[in-house]
Amino acid sequence: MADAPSALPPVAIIMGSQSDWATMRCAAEVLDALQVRHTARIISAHRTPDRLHQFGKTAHEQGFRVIVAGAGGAAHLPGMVAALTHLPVLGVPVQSRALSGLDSLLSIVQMPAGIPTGTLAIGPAGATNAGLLAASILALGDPALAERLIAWRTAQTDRVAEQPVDESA
Ligand code: RP5
Repeated sequence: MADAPSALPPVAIIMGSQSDWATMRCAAEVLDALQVRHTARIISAHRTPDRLHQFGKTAHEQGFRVIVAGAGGAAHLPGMVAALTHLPVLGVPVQSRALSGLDSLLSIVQMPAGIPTGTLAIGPAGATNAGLLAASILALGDPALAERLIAWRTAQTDRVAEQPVDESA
């Protein structure tokens, strides 16, 4: 018997290539820390367009509620998946070798009106924040998750020293 939709992970982390995982795993790690279930898949807008179409058209039926999508270079994956689903899509520009991720950023952020695609920072910081933002969205309807998110942020604040130390000492 198939799992009920509510039993499936609410967050899908998709990426254009295996090479994106080193960045996108930051989203997975922060979701793990917040006990938010997720799945990760490689879906390329260019190399696997049929996989992209199949995923985008069925993501809602599969039980996903937020999609984190990372890609680099001509980073069409976040915008294309946003064109195929009404679910919120959080785009992560992966840092490219040629243009340091500026190409990825501009490819994701400049969407036409009508197909919103959230755009985070280039690289690991963006992936981490995409994970946190996905958790924030889910926390709107999940008080226990909201508490975990608040605790995570409090712990982060508590780790910031008031004075710098000489790290070479
Ligand atoms: C994009 O091309 C991927 O998202 C990746 O960031 C970039 C390079 O892919 P590989 O050549 O490393 O597979 O589609």
